[in-house]
Amino acid sequence: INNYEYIQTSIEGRIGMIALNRPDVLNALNRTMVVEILSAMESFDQDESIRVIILSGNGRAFAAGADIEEMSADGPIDFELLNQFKNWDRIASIKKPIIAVVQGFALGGGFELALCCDLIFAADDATFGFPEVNLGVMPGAGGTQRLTKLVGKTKAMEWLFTGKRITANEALQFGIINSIFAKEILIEEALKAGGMIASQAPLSIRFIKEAVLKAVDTPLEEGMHFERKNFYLLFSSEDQKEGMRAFIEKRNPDFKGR
Ligand code: CO8
Repeated sequence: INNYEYIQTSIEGRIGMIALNRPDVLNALNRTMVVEILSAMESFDQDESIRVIILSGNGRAFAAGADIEEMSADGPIDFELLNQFKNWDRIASIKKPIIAVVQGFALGGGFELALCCDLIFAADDATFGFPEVNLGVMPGAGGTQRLTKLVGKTKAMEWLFTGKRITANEALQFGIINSIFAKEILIEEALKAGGMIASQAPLSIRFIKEAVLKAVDTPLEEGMHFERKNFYLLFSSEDQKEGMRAFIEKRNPDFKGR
C-alpha cells in the first residue's frame, strides 16, 4: 500500500501485516527501516478496519540486530543528535495488539523489537539472544530492561553477559514467547490467533493491553485503580451493550469497536 524501501505491508482481513524486508542482510535494522516500521504500525493503529498487527521477517531471519555497518563509525554525539531511540519509544504507544512472528534469528535489536510486541509466535528454528557483548557494546533499545522484567535478574544477567543463543524451547520455558510451530505453518497459526483476537471487542482488547502494560511498571494499588477506570469506561461502549445483550439472547455478538 505504501512505498516503503525496507519493509512490506499488506492486509489480511482485519490484520495489518508488516514484513521486514532486507533478507540479504538478515533484516538488519537500519534507521530508515525503524522509521518505516513505526510509520506502518501507526497507520494500522489509526485504521479502524484493522484490529491486530503482525510483524514478521522475510527470508531466514526475523532480524539479526541493528545494522552494524551503519552504526560502526558513530559516536555518542551522533546518537544524541540523531535522537536514535525516539522511534523505538513510539512502539510503546501503539494501542492495537502486535504479534511478532519469529523464524530464524532474533538477535540484538531484532530481539528487542520482538520484546516490544505483545505476543511472540516462533518457529522451531527461532534463535534469540543479545550478542552485543561480543561487539563491545550492550543493548540500547530496551533489552536489559524488557528481558529482565520478563524473566528476572538471574537469566537476564546470564544471557546478557554471555551473548549465548536462546533456543525456541528455552524461550518458551522462560515465558519469552507464546508458542512454537513448525516453520511451514507459523504464519498461518499467527493469522489464526490474530483473527481470533480481531473478533473480540476491540475496545476490550485496547484497554486490556493498556492495563497489562501498566502492570509491568506500576505498584499493585495504582495498577488496580487504573484497571478499574478502564473497566468502568467499557460500560460506556456500544460493544458492552451488544456483548451482554448477545449473551442474554444466546447469539454471537457483532462488535463494532465503538
Ligand atoms: N548488521 C549488518 N549486517 C548484518 C547483520 C547486522 N546485525 N547481521 C547479519 N548481517 C549480514 C552479514 O554481514 C552478511 O552480509 P554479506 O552477505 O554481505 O556478508 C549477511 O547478513 C548474512 O549473514 P552471515 O553470512 O553472517 O550469515 P550466517 O548464517 O553465517 O550468520 C549470524 C548469521 C550469526 C546472525 C551473523 O550474521 C551475525 O552474527 N550477525 C550479527 C548479530 C549481532 O551481533 N547482532 C547484534 C547487533 S548490535 C545491536 O543490535 C544493538 C542494538 C542497539 C539498538 C538498536 C538500534 C536499531
